[in-house]
Amino acid sequence: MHITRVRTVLTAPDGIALVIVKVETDQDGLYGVGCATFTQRPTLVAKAVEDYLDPLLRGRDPRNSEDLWRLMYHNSYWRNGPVLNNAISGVDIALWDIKGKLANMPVYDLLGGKCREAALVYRHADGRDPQEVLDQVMRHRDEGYLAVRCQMGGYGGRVQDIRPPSAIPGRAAPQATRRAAGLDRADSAFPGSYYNPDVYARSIPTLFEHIRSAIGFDLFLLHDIHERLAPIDAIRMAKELEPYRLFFLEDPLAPDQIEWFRRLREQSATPIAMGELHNNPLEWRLLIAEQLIDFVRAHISQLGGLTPARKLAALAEAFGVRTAWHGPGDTSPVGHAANLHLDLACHNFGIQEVIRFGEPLYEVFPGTPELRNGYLWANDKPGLGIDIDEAAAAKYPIETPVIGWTQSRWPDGGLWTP
Ligand code: GCO
Ligand code: MG
Repeated sequence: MHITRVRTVLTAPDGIALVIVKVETDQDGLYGVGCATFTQRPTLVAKAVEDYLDPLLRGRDPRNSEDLWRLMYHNSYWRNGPVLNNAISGVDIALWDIKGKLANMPVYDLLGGKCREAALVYRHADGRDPQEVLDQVMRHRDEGYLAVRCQMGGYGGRVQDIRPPSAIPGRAAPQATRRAAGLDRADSAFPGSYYNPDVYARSIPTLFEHIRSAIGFDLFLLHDIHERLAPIDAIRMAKELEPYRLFFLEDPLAPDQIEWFRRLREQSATPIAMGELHNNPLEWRLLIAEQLIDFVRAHISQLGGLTPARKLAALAEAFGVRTAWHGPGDTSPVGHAANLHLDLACHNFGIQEVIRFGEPLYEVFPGTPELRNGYLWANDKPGLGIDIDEAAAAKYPIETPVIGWTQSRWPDGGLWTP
């Protein structure tokens, strides 16, 4: 048995560029699909797959996924980064799909079998002020969801797009204060997505006070700092949020500020989640071994696919850390299926981030997992149980505009991590 071709399909059914890898074999009708999505750089991932992984893998046995993973990872000599990792992830997930189809078993069975029927999920709420966020929280609760992530004005609070010369950000921001408006008023020669970390940091405890006093504590609530604060301000926020009993506080610090997690841990009992930006064991080893985080939430289509993800989950289990794999809109339904199979099979699963799958996604990806009663359900078919309809995918071409939201700036124009 051997691989005959490895190729990509780029599609944007929901307006978000997704990268799907298809690994084809010489066996009649046998192929696998994987998610290699890196929505900010999709064409580079496709190039890496088609120019380098396809010729590397043709003729090899698709069943040897462990060996092929090492082969792909070390073949470029330089390693550990996005693009190449995304490409490897797509192939690796597709190889697990093939393995499941060959065994006539769902991937979760190959990973150890079900530890649970379905995966607890959280949905997203956002709004311009606390009441708007609360309205969305209650809508999700009424739909049966058990956990909701609450943001107010997106990551870092209300963001203003600034294009000189009309550079007066902040005033339209409902949660802005006079102090913020004053700080923001400098004309800026730097276009970007402006936000005010001070206003943001003060607005979030107010938001959770509003929500908890309206609905009480019988709903899991989460928040994503998305690295938008200086480390000490993130620590201060974690402390201030303690009374609101978050399920977790996400990405309080940038991945290159690992040592700050020790200080954060000493000072706050708010549960911490981290990892969507991780590429490599060096980035999570210390966080897990020192028990500095409670949830590891790597992006499976970024860290190299299911092969490294199941090892990461096992490492986390040994240290009492739970999983919360990254599941935003820029994870394809194939990637969501991969998340779900691991969720079902890992004892130390915590929670799964998910999006509402719109009709076009179900059209392009038959077998997309189903959301029901606050849980995500797998369909129990062999492999990942999901496919791509390439004719439907072709109806939704991708675009590659310059990305604006990652040009995040503080009020004086200085760039900050997005
Ligand atoms: C999340 C994430 C995402 C990322 C996005 C980047 O927790 O859902 O932070 O929304 O920002 O995946 O492209
Ligand atoms: Mg996040």
